[in-house]
Amino acid sequence: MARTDAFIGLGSNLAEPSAQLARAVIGLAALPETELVAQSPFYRSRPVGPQDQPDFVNGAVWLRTELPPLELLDQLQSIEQDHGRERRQHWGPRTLDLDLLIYGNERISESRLTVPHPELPNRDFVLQPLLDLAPSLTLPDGTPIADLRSKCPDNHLRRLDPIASDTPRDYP
Ligand code: A4P
Ligand code: MG
Repeated sequence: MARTDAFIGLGSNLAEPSAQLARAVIGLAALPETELVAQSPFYRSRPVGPQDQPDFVNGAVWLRTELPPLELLDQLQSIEQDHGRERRQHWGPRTLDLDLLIYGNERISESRLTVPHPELPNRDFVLQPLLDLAPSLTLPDGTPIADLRSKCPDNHLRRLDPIASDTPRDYP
């Protein structure tokens, strides 16, 4: 089966968020039938939604995978559970959120899965890491991620690692 480029958004605002994300990247790289192409720098961002919670750390990864979309979602949720289980006694914000942002050129509308992720155009903490990974990336309808980024509301995004080693690549 052909490999598909998939982009995953990562977010955490609990229990050492940067470490949560770093560990999640290791889990993503180890998924079956999947290769990690690149990981974005991490960013600090103010919470969208309820404001009485800590700032988030956000990032994204580029995978190349043979997993069908729903199997990939199962794997993402399994990694989320691995992270959540350690903090089950604590109520509050999640330790790890993994969103399937883009899966090739597919548009998916199912009860468990909407792709591209519907909130993607409104979130600089999603768009900027995607741009870092693949500056020429577009949505399936051809909309450049760069255009969405320039129109997106500012959410006080701050890059955490200015000397990240990953260099942008051409897409596809
Ligand atoms: N689901 C549908 N489509 C997708 C998709 N493309 N990727 C379903 C992943 N999941 C998808 O998600 C609920 C259900 O969405 C899943 O069971 C899946 O079948 P969830 O992650 O379990 O629940 P949630 O986190 O409460 O919902 P959601 O919609 O992921 O929340 P958001 O919108 O991601 O909000 N502020 C900043 N600065 N940074 C953040 O990362 N994150 C949130 C969480 C709020 N504010 C934030 C951030
Ligand atoms: Mg989610």
